[in-house]
Amino acid sequence: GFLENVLRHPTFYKGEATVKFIESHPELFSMPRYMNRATRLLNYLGEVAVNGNPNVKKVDPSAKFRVPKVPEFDRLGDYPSGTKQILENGGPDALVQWIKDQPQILFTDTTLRDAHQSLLATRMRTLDMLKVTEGFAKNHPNVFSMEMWGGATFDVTMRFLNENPWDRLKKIREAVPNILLQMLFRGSNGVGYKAYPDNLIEKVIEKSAENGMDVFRIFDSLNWVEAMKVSIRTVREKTNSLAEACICYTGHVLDKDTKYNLQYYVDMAKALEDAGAHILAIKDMAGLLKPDAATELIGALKQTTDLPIHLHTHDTSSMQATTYFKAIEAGVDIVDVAIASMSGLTSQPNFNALAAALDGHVRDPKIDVACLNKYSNYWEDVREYYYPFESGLKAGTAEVYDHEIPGGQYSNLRPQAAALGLEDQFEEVKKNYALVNHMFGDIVKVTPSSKVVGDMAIYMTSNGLTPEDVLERGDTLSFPESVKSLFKGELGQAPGGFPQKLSEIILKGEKPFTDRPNAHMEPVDFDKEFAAFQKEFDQYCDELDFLSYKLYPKVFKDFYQHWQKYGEVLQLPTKAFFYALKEDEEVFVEIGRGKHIIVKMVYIGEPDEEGLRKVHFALNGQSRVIKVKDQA
Ligand code: 3PY
Ligand code: ZN
Repeated sequence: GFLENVLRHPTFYKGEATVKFIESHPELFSMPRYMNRATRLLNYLGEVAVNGNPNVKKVDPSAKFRVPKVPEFDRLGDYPSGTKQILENGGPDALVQWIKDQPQILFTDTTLRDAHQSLLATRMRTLDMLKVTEGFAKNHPNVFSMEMWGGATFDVTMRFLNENPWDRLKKIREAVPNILLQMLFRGSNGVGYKAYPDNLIEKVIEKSAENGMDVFRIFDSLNWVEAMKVSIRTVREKTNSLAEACICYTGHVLDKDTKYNLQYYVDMAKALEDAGAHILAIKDMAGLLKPDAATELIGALKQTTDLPIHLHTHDTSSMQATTYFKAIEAGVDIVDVAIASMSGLTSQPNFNALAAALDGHVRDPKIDVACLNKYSNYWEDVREYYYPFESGLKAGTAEVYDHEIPGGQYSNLRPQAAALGLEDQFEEVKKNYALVNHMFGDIVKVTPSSKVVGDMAIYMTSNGLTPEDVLERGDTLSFPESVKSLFKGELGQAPGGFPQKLSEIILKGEKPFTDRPNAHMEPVDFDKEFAAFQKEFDQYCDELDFLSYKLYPKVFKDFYQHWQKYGEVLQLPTKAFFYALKEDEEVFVEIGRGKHIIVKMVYIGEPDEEGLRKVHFALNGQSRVIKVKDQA
């Protein structure tokens, strides 16, 4: 009621309320915002019990789960200092110098971002992360950084997990005060799939840094340096964080007639250094960098630039640990790895195995592998709860060298194809993906350009079209919107441009533009739009919510409505969140600091004439009934 509203009001809670507080906050009397948290969670559990979680397509009623075991750590002890302290004490330049001075190979752990993006369609929930983040930071303070935000996670946390992405950042930051936090940032596309106004990109970077982000890995989906400059400059000038600028790797650098040859990468590295990068990343998003190519590429880049080099790959072929050995011997500074049970296949190479194999090497990373293995066991048990999102890939594949599908896209493309009834034609989709790349002039394929190639491959597969058909009958075809947008220049410019003839067919006479897509966009009027935003939603929606809304208006709106109805579902254990409770099953839910509820599912009644079912719960032992419309 009213008193609860007062107590939970952020101003009151922070101890900033004055005597005029109640008078000046009339909303306390109406207050939907802090409506009973437990009731809303019961609404959610009732809904999922009757109708299922709409984002879980296949439930296996016989699935069995183990309780993941959190490795031990010193709960009361201090955090050992790590890379974050080097940054805090000396700033970005000191950190860069420190990286260059280290003889050992450094590791970025991608478990909390790219690993689950690539293996489990980005579905890992914050709750499962937070159980081990403090312990991991205390037990493994010599990890260089943890990639835990950005890429597809921003969208998916809201869209499918009904969580606030900023909360994830803040909570992990709180649990990890000693290791650098890292995110993937799509340059002018931010954490989205299209270009945004420059001042929105700047604001997202500033607010991310303010809320804990240390390393911004910035890329452009066509390797267009022009489109990365605003992001690099903002990180450098407006934050105390690091701008890690990427070269996206594609094709095979040692191929005689590739346009992505050594000279291409060397030139791009120089351009990124000139643009102000602190670190240079090679972003091998599909896992195409072969071992000997790594030797050549790292060698050439070391001669070109003074920047530390950070290598990212995906183990889709199963060869990439070999590539890492070659790169380590060629002097790469940092490599990306994922905890063993979340590694391999379309994810990153195996952290535990690589650390163990480097024991005694001149660049021995000195990792406590026995302890790391306990974390792998934790994630192995957690992963079981996410079985509906597994990609089905069972082993490494040499096909990746032909289709060049990024690891993060692979686990999505199959369900995307299946949703259009093309499950049995996935071979064809992969073949068409390679053909489309060729038709488009051999482009870099990474979000969002990879999505365009995927859309076109699916379009051609479902319509039985060959590249020749497209050229001959193009004027009668209506191409996917994303394809038109790419050719219009809305994702920027590709090296060498798009093929002229296809461009004319796709654009049907419309003229493409050649400058930055963001240059055409109206800047965001933050004051005015924020006021309107709070009016549309509520006055507790803050500037971070506003940024979520500006990046993903529809997704934010749905997320907000879900929150109004069902509350903070991120607090529910994963099994209850995805699969509901069975009769007689009980869960313990922490609904606030030190505040718990125990929910027991008692039984679900039969539908009445209107299709409503009564779901009977025991909430902290008290009987509660929720009515849910059965959609079946
Ligand atoms: C993303 O942009 O989400 C990626 O992971 C690209 O590799
Ligand atoms: Zn990746």
